[in-house]
Amino acid sequence: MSGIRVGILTGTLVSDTASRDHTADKSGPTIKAILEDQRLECKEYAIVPDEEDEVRRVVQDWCQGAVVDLLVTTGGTGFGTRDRTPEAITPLLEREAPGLVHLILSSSLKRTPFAALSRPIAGTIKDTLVLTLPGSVKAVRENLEALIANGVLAHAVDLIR
Ligand code: MTE
Ligand code: CU1
Repeated sequence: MSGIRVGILTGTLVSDTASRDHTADKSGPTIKAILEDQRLECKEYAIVPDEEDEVRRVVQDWCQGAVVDLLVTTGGTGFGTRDRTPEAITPLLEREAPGLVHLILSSSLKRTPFAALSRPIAGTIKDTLVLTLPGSVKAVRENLEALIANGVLAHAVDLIR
């Protein structure tokens, strides 16, 4: 998967602490480590407070400017009142990718029934593939493992860029 440029965005509840103290974000660095292991290049990394507008602004910046090929968010997909990452991004999606959402949820449900509490979205904005992962390090690991297995993620990005 070399040459794929990635943007990692940590949002909402995780970032309430993490946007003040960057060392508090464990999931962003976990995504970075796993993807770099697959030889993707982590080009952008941001932590934003739990505001829909802020999430949307970063996503817009990275996608409109063709800054990254793959944009992965972590956190804010649950049922907490401030979990609004999917709501922030959905209006920006040009093409939805329900198959990737299905893969994320079905593989996660094999690990834990609590996967049902995540509301992931996926799709494309311009030439960028956008995925929303849950906030925990465990969930991030499990989800990326499922997406990377059999080259699904690599093939998806190859098709759109
Ligand atoms: N998915 C996987 N694969 N593994 C997990 O441990 N945790 C779930 C779910 N998805 C989990 C998972 C839990 S407990 C929650 S509350 C939701 O993700 C939402 O997480 P978020 O609000 O941090 O995005
Ligand atoms: Cu939970």
